[in-house]
Amino acid sequence: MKTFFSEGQLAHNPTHEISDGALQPAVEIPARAEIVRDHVAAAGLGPVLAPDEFGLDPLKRVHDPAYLDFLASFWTRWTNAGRSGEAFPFVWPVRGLRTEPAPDHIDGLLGRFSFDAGTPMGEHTFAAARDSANAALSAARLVAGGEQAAFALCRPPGHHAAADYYGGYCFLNNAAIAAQWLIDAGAERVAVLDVDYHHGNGTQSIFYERADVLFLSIHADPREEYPYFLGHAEETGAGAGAGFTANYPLELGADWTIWSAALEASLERIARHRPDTLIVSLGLDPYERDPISKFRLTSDDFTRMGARLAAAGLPTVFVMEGGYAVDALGVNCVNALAGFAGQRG
Ligand code: OKP
Ligand code: ZN
Repeated sequence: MKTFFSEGQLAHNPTHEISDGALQPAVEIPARAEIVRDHVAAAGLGPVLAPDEFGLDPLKRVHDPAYLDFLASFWTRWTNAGRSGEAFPFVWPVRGLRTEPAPDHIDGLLGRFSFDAGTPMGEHTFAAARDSANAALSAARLVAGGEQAAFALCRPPGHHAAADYYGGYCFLNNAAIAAQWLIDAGAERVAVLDVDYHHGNGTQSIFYERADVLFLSIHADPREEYPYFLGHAEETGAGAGAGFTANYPLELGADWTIWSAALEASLERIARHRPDTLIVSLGLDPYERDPISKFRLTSDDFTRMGARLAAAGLPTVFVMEGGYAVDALGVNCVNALAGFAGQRG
């Protein structure tokens, strides 16, 4: 299986995040990608290739142009306001407040285009996020061209980013951009299965009213866990997309027995959708020793996960999402991919 990764993705290099009432050391750091890259290479999974540059057009198919303008101009606006270092929003247009007219001040724009204060942004964030999206697009194109699977080593991650807001360490929704690219390239149906510990609120919101892209997510119950405001079982899609979203919120502490039952239910729903391609939003944070998560998957469970996904028999694009136990991230990610490759043979 080929992997796509660009060194440019390392340029987003935050030092701190706002968490637990304090500025804490950032957890979504370049070392996450480096350890996965190194383990993929050492495991002989296949080559690690530089992604191609797809430009802004595939990003505009998913994201609001005003949001992309905000990301592109953020650093200039931030430094022109006399600021330096990492930016955090602190005011949001919630119930009854207006998003239009958009503010001119960078502090207003940060709130307009975000949904949390836990996501540091810096000078190189947009460039790194673009490279991350290019990795997803390169993997999608390979699979559309007939390869049975490919791995986009995306970082920063994407599944919390919606059409016009960032958050949860995510800026561009890599999986959604890949899914839309596949549709635009002629796919009739795509399924996005999100196995990250946190609900993929951004991906869900992008495809909520569409029947061509089925979205499914297995995650910690939002009553108890971030992102708190989306990901309940009763969210099943709307309008033309009614029935094309499926959520499997699980209790904190869920182990493979509980988790794999949700995987079986997801795979049954995916089979009924008959997608041309399956995109797996591959979060490694259901891991038992993840520092910010509370599921109990073991390293061997990721091998089981990969093998079970392979048995679905679909062309598959893996898009990396979260996972913060950095020392174990390479092993867990390669286990999932090798479990898939071993099952496919
Ligand atoms: C991103 B991804 C813990 C703060 C957690 C947000 C978590 C974002 C997860 N004290 N902050 O889905 O892995
Ligand atoms: Zn996560």
